[in-house]
Amino acid sequence: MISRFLRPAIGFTALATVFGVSAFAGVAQADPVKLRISSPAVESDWHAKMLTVFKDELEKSSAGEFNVEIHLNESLFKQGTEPAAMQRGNLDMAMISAQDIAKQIPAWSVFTAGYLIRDPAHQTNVFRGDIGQEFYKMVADEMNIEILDVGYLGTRQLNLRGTKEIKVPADLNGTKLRMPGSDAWLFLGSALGTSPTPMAFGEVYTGLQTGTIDGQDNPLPTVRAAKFYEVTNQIVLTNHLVDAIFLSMSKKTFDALTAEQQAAVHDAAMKATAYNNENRIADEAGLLDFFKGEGLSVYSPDLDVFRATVQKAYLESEFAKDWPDGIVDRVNAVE
Ligand code: KDO
Repeated sequence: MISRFLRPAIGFTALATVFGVSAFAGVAQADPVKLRISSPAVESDWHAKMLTVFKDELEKSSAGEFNVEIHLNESLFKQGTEPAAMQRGNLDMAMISAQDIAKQIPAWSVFTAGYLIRDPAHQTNVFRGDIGQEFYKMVADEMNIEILDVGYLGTRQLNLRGTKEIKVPADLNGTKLRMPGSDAWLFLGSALGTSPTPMAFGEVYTGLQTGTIDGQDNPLPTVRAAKFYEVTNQIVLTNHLVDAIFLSMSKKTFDALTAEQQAAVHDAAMKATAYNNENRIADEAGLLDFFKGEGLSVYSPDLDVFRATVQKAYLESEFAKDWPDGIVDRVNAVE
């Protein structure tokens, strides 16, 4: 396939024809490769800002070769539809979740399990090591999507409207917890003891405000960036999912790049995730005071009970039947 970068510019060709000059008489001006990225993220969240880092790094290292367009707030594609859009050739890049991938590759549901990945460093080591290579290959082969790098989306916590203190999963009985709309997400909500309600990210603020839902779960930086603290009363520090977001490119787009361009894209992706991880980790450490200042109660539940309940639910689930043999032990063994 001819690289889009090597294709002569249409404008140049057309102009040359008008003047009766061969378009190839001189060195043709190359079109920059347009990379459209779609995300539901809000502008002030770290994974939205990391896309600007990606754009700046790539446009700096490969001057004139790329034109990166960032579309936030689900303005281009609805949350969860980005993988299909990349697969159909309608979108170049997105930040996709393990839950998105698990819809097409059931083995990936292992990374949707609560209390498996221990912390951000464990997450990076799992995905930048052998396990990541194996699982990224599945995505390349079966979904035609190139994962460029893993970013730390944050550790998910419960963020509820009510004032009743939550200590164990049984206290969440009947709580309508908003989850993104897919089986893997909804299962996490059930495993936590709630009645999960599917809803797109962009509708959560209003859902909390009107009481359609009793709560939502997200990492603390997202609770602040999307202003969910304005319409909730408490944060329960369940630490139930050390969540990942995978900066990805359609393989059709990726394969059309030159080797140098592919390397530049990988390099910019690593710089972007490094920026995201550093800022998000620092932010998570300091945000509780912000929420307390906004009048929210912050509770520390019985984590041993939450962990044991959620892990048991996953190990006994239908999802676990699709996990490659020994994968949980292998993930646990990564430092
Ligand atoms: C969410 O909808 O709760 C979620 O956190 C799920 C993630 O996979 C990701 O889509 C994220 O939203 C968006 O990027 C918005 O922050």
